[in-house]
Amino acid sequence: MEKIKLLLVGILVLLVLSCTDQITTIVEESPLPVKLYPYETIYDEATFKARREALVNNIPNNTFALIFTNDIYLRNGSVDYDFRPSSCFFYLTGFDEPNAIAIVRKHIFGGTDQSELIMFVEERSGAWLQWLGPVYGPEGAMEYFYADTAYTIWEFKSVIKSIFDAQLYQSVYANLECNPSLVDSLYNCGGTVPTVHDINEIVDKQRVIKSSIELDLIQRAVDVTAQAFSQAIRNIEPGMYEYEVEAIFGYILKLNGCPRMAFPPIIASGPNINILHYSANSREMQNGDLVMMDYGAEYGYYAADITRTLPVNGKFTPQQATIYNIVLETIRTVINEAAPGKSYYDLYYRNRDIILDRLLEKGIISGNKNQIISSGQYRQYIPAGLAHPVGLDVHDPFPRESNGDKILKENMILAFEPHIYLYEGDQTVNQDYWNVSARIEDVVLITSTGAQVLSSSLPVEIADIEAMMK
Ligand SMILES: [Mn+2]
Repeated sequence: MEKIKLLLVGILVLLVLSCTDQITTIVEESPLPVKLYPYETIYDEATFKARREALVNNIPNNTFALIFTNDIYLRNGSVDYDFRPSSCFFYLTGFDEPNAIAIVRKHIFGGTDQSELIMFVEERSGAWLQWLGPVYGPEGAMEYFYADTAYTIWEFKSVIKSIFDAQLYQSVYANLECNPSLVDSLYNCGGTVPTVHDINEIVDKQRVIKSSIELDLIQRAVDVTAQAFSQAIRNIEPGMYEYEVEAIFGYILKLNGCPRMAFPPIIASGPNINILHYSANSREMQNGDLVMMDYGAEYGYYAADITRTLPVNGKFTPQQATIYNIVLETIRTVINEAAPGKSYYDLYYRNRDIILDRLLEKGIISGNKNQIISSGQYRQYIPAGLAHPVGLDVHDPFPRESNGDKILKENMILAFEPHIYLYEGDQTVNQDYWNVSARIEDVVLITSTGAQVLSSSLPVEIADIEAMMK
């Protein structure tokens, strides 16, 4: 007994000492943070440098790129919303602290196509350090993020003014939309700001094709999300609240080192199923309900996006099974036909055809297919698109070709999400099917010859889902 007491006291002393030690370290000096996540998994000089090289070769010689990260926004009182870097800024720098700006331009004196990175970052001293912890500072930006030159954010105005004053550049490519405070300091720098073009149009095209590092990060986010879905599906039962399902997702996500969700989760049961972006998640789920769950973890700033629809009581009714299986047939068909060179719109029309054909065949809706299409009535049942790229944003850019088409390419990653929505009170819909809606969403990599489902570890067949449930 004495020995155990001594041991406990010893542990307590060690804990106190180690805490004191930590606090002292943070206050006394400003150590560079040892963040294993996300830099260790993603930061790779060659990756970010190659992106900047591509950027300077994609903009005219007499221009440069000026990239802002997101602002910090007030939530209420003295509380801010969680900060997340703008995807464009993170994509080009790998830097994820707030109050940062990057200039990317061709090396003026090198005479080569090499890019030069100038960064403006929070300084490593003062109140920031005491309240929010260590930051990289200009030294860290140069040492760890390979900035050729770095300044404190306070020096931005004078440096950008001197660049404008030198009149070497006719115009600038920038993302002004994401940071009103820092954009203010651009327009108040005292110099003449040249014409500003939208940089997103250039960077979006670069972001479409994913590298193997990006694939690994998205696969990790997808794996964690699939694991969270499995855990939730095993626990769902009537009487449970939608937010309790959300809590299971959140627990698995954090347990696996994902710092946040990629978007607000949708846990929509009963009549809520027909609210496309329902996010209150506050309803008690009832026996006989369907619940549609759309969730995605974010890992290393990359998103996952998966949806499953299932009966709260663990057993699909015949009507629920009918609608679910039409959506299942649709997702299988379009993923099977997805391949490089394929038009997104052709796959969308294929998805619309299957859904309308089956709904008409089974007498779930009535009318003439061509008329349902030409009048736009089909949008009642299929209100959203079929697929979108996934990456740093859950809805990653999908730039159009010059003819306006959207073409699938090798190493694109897309979420396919066919769906059927049948609203209560819709007189074109058989009453037995009111509020019987379904969406299935899986994440897919476009390979050289077709498509590979990255979220295939999560069951999608009715029999498999029923077997998982209570
Ligand atoms: Mn989606």
